Amino acid sequence: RSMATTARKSLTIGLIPADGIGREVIPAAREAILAVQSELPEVKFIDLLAGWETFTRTGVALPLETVQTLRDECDCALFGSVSSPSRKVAGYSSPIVALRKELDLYANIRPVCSVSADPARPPAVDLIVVRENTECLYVKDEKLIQTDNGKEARATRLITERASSRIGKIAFELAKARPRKLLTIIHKSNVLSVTDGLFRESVRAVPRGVNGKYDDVTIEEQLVDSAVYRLFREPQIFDVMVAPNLYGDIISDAAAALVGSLGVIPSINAGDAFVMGEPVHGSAPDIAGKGIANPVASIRSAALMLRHLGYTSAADKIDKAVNDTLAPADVLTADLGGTHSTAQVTDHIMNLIKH
Ligand code: GGG
Repeated sequence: RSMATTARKSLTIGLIPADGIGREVIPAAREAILAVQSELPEVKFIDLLAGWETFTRTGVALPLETVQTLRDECDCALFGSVSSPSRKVAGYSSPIVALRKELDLYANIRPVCSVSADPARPPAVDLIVVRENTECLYVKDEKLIQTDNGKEARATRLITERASSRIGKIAFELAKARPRKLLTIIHKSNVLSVTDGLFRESVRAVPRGVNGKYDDVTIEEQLVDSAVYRLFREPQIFDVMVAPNLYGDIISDAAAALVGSLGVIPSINAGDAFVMGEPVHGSAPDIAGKGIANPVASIRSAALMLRHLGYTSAADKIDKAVNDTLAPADVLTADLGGTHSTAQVTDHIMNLIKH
């Protein structure tokens, strides 16, 4: 699924590295885009602020200027990673969650694909997690009250027919475009029959009324707990998985373990009018500042974003260089068992793109 390029004269990309290793890997994604600029209209970058560090300095995690610049001046964006605290901090709210809502980036598309050293063999894992990005428990409607029996915390989980159908439509489109054409709906309707029931029914209803458009897509269902079990036992059974926000977040991080590291999993946050690439990994405070973070997830996110915008040959070049780096496995960062730095892996990928 791609947003038409419609002969853009220039491509303006907002760069929001945010926190931790986001600041080390987003520059690598920028380099990758510059390395394929002959395939693109004139590329312009705009550096933008967001994140916990921005909050501690300015009191605002997602400056209005960042949102306005993205809306008014950018065609797309790349976001790094954010370090939200795991306790409540007055005035702070996760900027990535807010940004997805502000720009209505309702689909978080996370491909998880292994790279085989033997190109004749198909990848052992080749799936896409399609995560609903705007609701579920991530509406963050939480309350803490004092009762006679102590504290009581409640969170509201929002599932709407509209959001479930539109993510369902994206998932059907992706499944239809893949060789296996298999869509697995992830839910827990045996316990959460109202909320997950609505998600499941809304996704199932997508093919109705579109004149057989998705007749070639096979629809399956898995309870989320069983899906995680089967993901670890037999990942090859999955093709496209569509899930509400929280399950999709967890499943895609878990699936990353099957291909070696979270450091290689890209994503895009896509809406009807805007797309933002984002590595699935977080800000990794334990390794931030050491120059050893894996740049692959961000570089692949740049490729995924370009592909979504219709710049297929640019995306192909980046993906090929990444796969040609991962397959021989001799220039790798520590998360993949290597000894190379972020800069060395980035330089290696850039050389492969250019030669
Ligand atoms: N790039 C993904 C990322 O930053 N993950 C960390 C995350 O999701 N944090 C949520 C938050 O800090 O609000």
